[in-house]
Amino acid sequence: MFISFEGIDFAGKTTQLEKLRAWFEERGENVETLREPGGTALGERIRELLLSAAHEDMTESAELFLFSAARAQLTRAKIEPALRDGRVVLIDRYYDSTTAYQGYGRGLPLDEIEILNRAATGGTNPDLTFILDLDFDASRRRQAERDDGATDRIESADRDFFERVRNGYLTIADDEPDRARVIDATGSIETIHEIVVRETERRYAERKNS
Ligand code: T5A
Repeated sequence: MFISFEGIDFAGKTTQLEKLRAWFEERGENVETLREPGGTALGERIRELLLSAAHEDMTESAELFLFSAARAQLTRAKIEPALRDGRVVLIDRYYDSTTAYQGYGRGLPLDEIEILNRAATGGTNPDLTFILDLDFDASRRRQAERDDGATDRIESADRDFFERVRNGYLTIADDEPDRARVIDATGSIETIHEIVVRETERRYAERKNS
């Protein structure tokens, strides 16, 4: 299975991905966990470029191509081989992040983003996507509680941007109800994990029977 976690910054994606990884491993599954941008040596270098506050003059289209380049590398080098080996792949963000942030957030044309997403992934799509839905104020509160207090280039965008991104995710979920499942990210970590597990089990059973 290939499962992605999406949502605005601090929605709790990494927390839930790690809990689902433990759940799969307890069941004897071989799990590959990845993140975007990153997950490969090249992707981690691109991540530094993308998130560094030093590149505040980065153009929106350069940003789009850098995210896509990191994704193309990760898909070919890690995701496709892991899925071929029958491993479970859990990923912290995938192409929906580009649709939500660069498309709905920055306002780049959605039809062009769709073409680029398809080229970067080669059509490798998640079986299931969890969209952790959180509002801007709650996201900022969690950020303020973080130890280092540092803000990267994208986190420093304003409320309007993150509201567009959040609404973009909800639109993606409306457009693809079979793949994307929205979860209220203000619930407790355990409550969200239970929903994630229930949905994963359901999808897993469907796949076995198909
Ligand atoms: N981006 C990325 C794009 O613009 N386009 C793209 O195509 C891609 C792939 C990536 C940035 O790049 C952008 C999006 C991002 O801005 P990142 O550092 O990977 O940067 O950012 P995030 O993915 O947002 O990672 P974060 O660590 O910031 O957020 P998470 O993973 O959603 O949250 P998590 O699990 O680390 O939790 C955050 C805090 O909240 C607490 C945790 O303990 C932690 O302190 N928490 C909860 N608190 C209360 N209740 C819960 N249910 C909680 N769950 C977690």
